[in-house]
Amino acid sequence: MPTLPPSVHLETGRGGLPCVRVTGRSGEAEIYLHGAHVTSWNPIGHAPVLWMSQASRFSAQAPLRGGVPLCYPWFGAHAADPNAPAHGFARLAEWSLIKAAEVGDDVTLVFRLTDSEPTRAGAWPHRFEATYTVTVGSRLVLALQVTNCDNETVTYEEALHTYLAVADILDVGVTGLEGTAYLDQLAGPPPMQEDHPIRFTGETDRIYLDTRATTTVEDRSRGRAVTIHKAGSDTTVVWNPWTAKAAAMNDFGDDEWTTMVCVETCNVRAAAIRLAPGASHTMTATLDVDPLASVIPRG
Ligand code: TA6
Repeated sequence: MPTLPPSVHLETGRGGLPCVRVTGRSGEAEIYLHGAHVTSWNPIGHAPVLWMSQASRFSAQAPLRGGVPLCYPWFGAHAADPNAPAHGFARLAEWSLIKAAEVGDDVTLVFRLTDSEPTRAGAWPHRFEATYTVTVGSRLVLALQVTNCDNETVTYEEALHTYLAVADILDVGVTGLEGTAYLDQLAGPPPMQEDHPIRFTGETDRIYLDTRATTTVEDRSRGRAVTIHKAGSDTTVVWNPWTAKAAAMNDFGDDEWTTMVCVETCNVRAAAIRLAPGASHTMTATLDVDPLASVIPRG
């Protein structure tokens, strides 16, 4: 465990899981070593930006529900192994905190995960090193770097599966993806497209393709906008489970679907990353929070 600055404390969190608590000058956050899972981010002066289910499990054997699950090295169900965990094993693994530092008003934490006997024996027999840098302040910056430590090229998927808190999903719009083709995970292929901001009228599960766009979640009832800038990511997933899927998940409250939306910075499906031996790739999401009036285009 590295030396921790005064704004960083390692505590025992829910379920007895180790948790890093950050109380920085411009923002506070909580990150569980289980999955290097950011479960809260509260920029000073703002209500919590990330959503966590009240029904989330806090167990080393299950993913946490909410915050920012790290999906790696595959997204969704494993293509060949029905016993492999959904969204990969990274969110189920215990990551190591290798660095914590105060940088101006921000706090930067670095977490690391490498291959192990269990991961090599499972559905991913490859050597890798994943480094996840979390910068907590008035912005939240999440950077996932993967290095291929194998002697063969590997292809992997990744996602920062970000759950955002909203006042009422019925009064939320997502802008930035207008005109972008998307795969509707419910309807299946072919890709579809719409030229309007996304509004939610039912279960929504879309993979937006070939996009490096910045997206903005307009939380109109709360008068807040959360903007997600990204780098090293060519797909974006937008998801709300709506009533039936929310009721079907035992770690998701039946009525909680109205208070969250996922906007996921990712590289999935045809945008999966191919890494040559020794090569690295970094995917970054940067979250900003602003009053809604300040981001609505004039005119
Ligand atoms: O990102 C959307 C999605 O792939 C949905 O299809 C839904 O399965 C969601 O992820 C949550 O997955 P999880 O394994 O965390 O329940």
